[in-house]
Amino acid sequence: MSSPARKRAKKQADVDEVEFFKGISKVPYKPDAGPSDVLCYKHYNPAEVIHGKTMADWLRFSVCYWHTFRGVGLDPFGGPTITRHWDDGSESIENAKRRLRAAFEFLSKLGVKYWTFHDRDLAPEGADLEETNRNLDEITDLAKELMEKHGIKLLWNTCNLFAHPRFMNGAATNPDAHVVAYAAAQVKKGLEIGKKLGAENFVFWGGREGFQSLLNTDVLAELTHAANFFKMAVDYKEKIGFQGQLLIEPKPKEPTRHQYDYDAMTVVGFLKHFGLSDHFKINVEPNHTMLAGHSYEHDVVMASKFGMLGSVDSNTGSPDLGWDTDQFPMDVKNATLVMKAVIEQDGIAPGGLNFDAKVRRESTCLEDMFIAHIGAMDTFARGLRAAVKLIEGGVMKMMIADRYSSFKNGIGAKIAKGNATFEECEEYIKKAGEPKQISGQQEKYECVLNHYV
Ligand code: XUL
Ligand code: CO
Repeated sequence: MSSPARKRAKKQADVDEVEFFKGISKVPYKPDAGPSDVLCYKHYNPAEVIHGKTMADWLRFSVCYWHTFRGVGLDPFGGPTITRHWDDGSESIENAKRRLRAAFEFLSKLGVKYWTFHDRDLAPEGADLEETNRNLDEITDLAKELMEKHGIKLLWNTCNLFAHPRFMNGAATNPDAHVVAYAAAQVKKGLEIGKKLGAENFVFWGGREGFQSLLNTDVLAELTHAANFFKMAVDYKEKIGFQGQLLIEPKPKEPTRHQYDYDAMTVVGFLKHFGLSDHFKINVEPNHTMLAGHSYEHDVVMASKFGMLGSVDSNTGSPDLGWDTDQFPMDVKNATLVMKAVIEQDGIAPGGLNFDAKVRRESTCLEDMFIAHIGAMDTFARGLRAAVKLIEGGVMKMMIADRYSSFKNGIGAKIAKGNATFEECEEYIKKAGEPKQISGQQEKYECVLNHYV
C-alpha cells in the first residue's frame, strides 16, 4: 500500500462514519431481477414466513470474520492477491479496529444478523498472554459497541489453537502438558469474551488435534486429555454463567494427517464415551464431511438424527479435489438436502448457517465479497423453499413410511421396540419362509426430489 493510502487508512481507524464500501448500498430483495443483476436477493426474503417461521429464522445466516476480513488469497504457491483499502497489513490495534468497522458495514449492508470469529483474527497476539488478553478486551469493547449499533449478534466465537508454532503438536491433545495448559488458558478467555458479547454458541474445531504418525502418538492418552479439556470448558462455562451452546466441528484431515474429530459419528461416539454428550453438539461443515468420504449432507443428517446437530458451517469443496477449499455453497440440491434436515428438526437455533467460505484467490474486487454471500444466501433460500415443498407435498414421507411398514405389527413391531428374541425370529421364519423382494426405488426417490429442486 502506498504511503498516502496508508495514512488515509490509519485515519479511518478512529472515525465511525467512514464508508468503506462506497457505491454498494443495502442489498435489496428483487425477485424479478435479471441474470446479471447480482447485487440483490432474488429468493431470500428475510421477513417472509414459510412453514411457520420467517426465512431469517430458518436460515440464521452468519458471516465469518477469518476468511472475509482476514483472507488475503495466500496459497502454498503464491502470496496475497487480495488487498483491502482499509487494511494496512499491520498487526496494530488501529488496523484491527478499522477492519472491524469495515466488517460491520459489510454485515449491515448485506442484511445478515450474525457473525463469527477466531480470537486471534480479531485482535493481535501480544508479547505474553496478559498483553494478548488486553488487546482482545480493547477490540471486543468496540465489537460490542458495533454489534449494538447495527443490531448484529454473535453466532459463535472460537479460539485459534492451531496457527501459532506453540501448537504445532496440537493444543488439548499436545504431548506437552505446558501447551495443553496454554490452550486451556486461551479458551478460558474465549469463553469470557463469548459471554461478554452474548455469543449463542462456542465452537471447538480441533485444529491440530490429531496425529501425523501413530508411532510417536499415545492416542488414548491424547483423547483422554481432550475429554478432560472439554470437561474444564464445561465447568468454566457453568462457573461464569456463559449461556452459549458448546459445539465441536469435525474434520477428518488437514492440517494433521488424521484428525481425531473425524466426522459427526466419531464425535458422537467420543462424546458418549467420555460422558460429555449432554454438554456439546456438533457444528457440521459439509466441506469437511466430503473430505471424510461422505456425501455433502451426510453429517448434517447423522448429527440431526442423534439430536446433536447444533450449527452448520455452510460451505462446499470441490469433490474433484482432496483438500479443503472453503468455497461458497452454490448448489441448490445440496442446500435443499441440508434444509430438509434442518426443517425436520424444527430449526437450527441457537446455531445457524455460517459461511465458513472464502472468495477465490482470483476474485479480488470488493463487490465479489457481496456477490459470494448473496449467491450463497439465495442458494440456501432456494433450498429452504424446495425443502418446504418436498416436506409439505408429503410424497417422500409416505414412500418412506411404506418402506418401513413391516415394523408396525407382529415380529417387526417387536424388533422395533427391542422386545424380540432370536428364538422368536427363528419361529417366525419357519412359518413365513423366504422374504419377498421389495424394490428400494432409489431412482423414484431421486425423481421426487428433482420435482421440487
Ligand atoms: C477449518 C475450519 C475452521 C473452523 C473454526 O477447516 O473450518 O475455520 O470453522 O475454527
Ligand atoms: Co469451519
